[in-house]
Amino acid sequence: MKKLNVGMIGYGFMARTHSNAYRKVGNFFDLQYEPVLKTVCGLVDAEAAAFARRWGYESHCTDWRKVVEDKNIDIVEVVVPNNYHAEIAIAAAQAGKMVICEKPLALNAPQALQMVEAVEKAGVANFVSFNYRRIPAVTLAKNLIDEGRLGKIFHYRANFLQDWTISTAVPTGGMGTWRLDAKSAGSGVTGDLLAHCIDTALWQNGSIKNVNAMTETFVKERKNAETGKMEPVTIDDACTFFCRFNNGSMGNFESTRYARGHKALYTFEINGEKASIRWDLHDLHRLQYFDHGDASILRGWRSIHVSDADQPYMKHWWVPGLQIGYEHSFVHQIADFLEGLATGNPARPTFRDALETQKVCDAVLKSAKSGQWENVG
Ligand code: SOE
Repeated sequence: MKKLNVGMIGYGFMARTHSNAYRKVGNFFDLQYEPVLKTVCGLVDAEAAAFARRWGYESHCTDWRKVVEDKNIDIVEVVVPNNYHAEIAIAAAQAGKMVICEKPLALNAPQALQMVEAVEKAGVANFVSFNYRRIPAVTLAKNLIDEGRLGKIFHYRANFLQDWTISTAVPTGGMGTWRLDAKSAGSGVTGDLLAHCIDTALWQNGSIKNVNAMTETFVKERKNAETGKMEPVTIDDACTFFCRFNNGSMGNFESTRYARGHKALYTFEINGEKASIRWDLHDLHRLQYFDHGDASILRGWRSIHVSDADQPYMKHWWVPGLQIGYEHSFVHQIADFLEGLATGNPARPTFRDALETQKVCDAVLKSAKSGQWENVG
């Protein structure tokens, strides 16, 4: 097995999900590559050191350029706030490294395009961590659509609901709450949450033609966690948009951090001529399926427990009937990324795929400002 040295830039929540995936992947998948957790990099030396100890990295540092310039590093992982994605990913590509970047790819589509150009010019493998594609029930939904079981699709509906920013005491900026600062995040729920829904939708239902959106910022001022000063909130707290897909279907998307009682409720429902499917992140191993082809006396929504060996990814885990969870979607994406290196058929979404999601996000934010339908560029 060829070893691939990983340089993890960032040590937050996502660095944990990715590190866990690297540690597990070789235990459950037969691969031609063995990832080695070489170095982790972050702002505070003691925290980077503690992260390295906990996850088994050989070393740590505080300067990401050292990781990018290190001849021993093969894969650079960009798991830092969104405003650093472009600079680090472009430098890594120029240094000939493979790049795996957290979502959303960039602050906006023009920046995402620069990143696409950099990885394609350098000819390096690249991948964006839209992990929900690789929850087995979500992959099964995609397979059912591709098999034509839904027939012509009429409606695509998705929500991503949270409630963690309702309190006016939640600050903007700083560790964890940089997502509330447009300078670091680019946008609010549009880039952070709807980007997931859009990625899944483009993958399952094809490209989006135009959008009509509405956003709201409910809390207008927050204290900055770093400066202690009150400042205007510039992100979207909530966003709802309609769209037309190029296959003629209608889309309806909603995301908010103000849905009291919902912590991370990502759901989608797709209605086709022959069948419908529905999925819910809080019950992530189940796929709801309604088949109009069933005998009329038996017709009804089935709740498929996606845990059988012939369902996506499940043969790599336990025995039929025993389910897996959120963290496994990250193991699956690393497995697919490494498999893509071996076969020459790259795992998706690549940076170029994620650029399409970014273009939809940009059109959504533009429409929310203009109050008009906007074409996806
Ligand atoms: C925000 O709360 C967040 O952690 C997102 O940044 C993730 O992408 C999403 O999967 C869960 O929610």
